Amino acid sequence: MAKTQESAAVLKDRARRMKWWHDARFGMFVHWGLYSQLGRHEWAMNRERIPISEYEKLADSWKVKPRPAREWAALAKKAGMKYMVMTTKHHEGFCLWDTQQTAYNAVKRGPHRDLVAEYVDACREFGLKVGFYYSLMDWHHPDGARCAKDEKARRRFLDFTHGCVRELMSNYGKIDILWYDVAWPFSTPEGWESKKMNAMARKLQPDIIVNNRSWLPEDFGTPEEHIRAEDAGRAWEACMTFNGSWGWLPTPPEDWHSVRKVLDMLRQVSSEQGNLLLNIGPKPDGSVPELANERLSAVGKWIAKNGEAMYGAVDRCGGRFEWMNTGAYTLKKNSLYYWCSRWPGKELAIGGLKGSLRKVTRLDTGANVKFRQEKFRVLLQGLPENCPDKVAGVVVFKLDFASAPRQELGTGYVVL
Ligand code: JFZ
Repeated sequence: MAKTQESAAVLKDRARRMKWWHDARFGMFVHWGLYSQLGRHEWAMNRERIPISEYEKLADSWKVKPRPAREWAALAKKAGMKYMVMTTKHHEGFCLWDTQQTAYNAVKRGPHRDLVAEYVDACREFGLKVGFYYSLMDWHHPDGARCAKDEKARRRFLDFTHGCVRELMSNYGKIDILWYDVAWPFSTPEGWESKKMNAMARKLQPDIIVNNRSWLPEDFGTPEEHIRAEDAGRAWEACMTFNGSWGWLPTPPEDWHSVRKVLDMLRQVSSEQGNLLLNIGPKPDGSVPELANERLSAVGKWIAKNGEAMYGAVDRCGGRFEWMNTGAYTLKKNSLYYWCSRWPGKELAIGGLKGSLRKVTRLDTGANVKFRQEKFRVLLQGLPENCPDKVAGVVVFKLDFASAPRQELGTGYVVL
């Protein structure tokens, strides 16, 4: 993505709009649509080359339980997530809201309900910020592909696309995130008239945060299925599936991220000032998959005690603090958080920490931990023989230093 020179005013406005998002750290992605009925990944239409006329029948067979979005929002809240992003329209082209742009929508067909309105209400009920995912690519719209080669088709398709975005930004009150996806078939912002489209979105929603998938960098980057920080100064959010598919796909338990894995993802993003947008693909009727429910509930239980190590103003420390044999770090100013995920027994040795250590506490209990600081080593002492964290086997020690700590690991033997 091309770097743009941005004025101080733009940067200041972005910092204002994004404060809550940086503090939030953790959000829920929801992929739900006609494809959920198939249970074979949200790309089934394309991968199986299902003819449009056949696929369209899914619009009438879609049966949805009452208010499933309340279940997602309740779980998100319980899991320690602070925002949600839901697919208002995925590549299949079916609109989940009451749109005037096409009759292929959830009010005119199958559910006969505005599923976006229900989702927005649920977010608000549970105090979560509201994000809309919108796929620019559209496999159903007659101009969705030919717009690349036919100027009249492009005009029609852009009127449709901008019209959809306008409705989403106008009809549901305050929206916090606009999350575009797959900007095919155009390969430039000019093709989509993205500048104009995003200016319109910002005019209607002055506080909105926009992702980088309309061929413009906008507010944040979106590494997908991997956790890698963007350049310093650029906000970023890793989006991750729970079990390898965004849309509902029943898979064995071992394919789902473990509680420990999710906590490690949270630590990783926190150590680089990023966010984690973790996906659930609800079942056809909107129910939360059992394994997502189970694991996210445990994640929330853990975060309730240890959240201080991830929420709020963290510092980037990835490059400065290397991996350890028993855990890894997050950092906030003079406080280093050691996420111990391989319990060593009664004594925990952490090598290479420089700076005067003042105090060590355990986040789960708040108890002080006895310690000894040597030249190149900190020893935490008097610990239980077995890992005391029964939720996930991860204990966070908060190490308060007199000034910002550093790490000096050295390459060979430490000669004292
Ligand atoms: C897209 C979608 O195709 C997918 O179904 C899902 O919605 C996901 C969140 O986004 O997939 C992508 C988009 C971008 C990249 C990879 C997959 N990418 O930039 O590498």
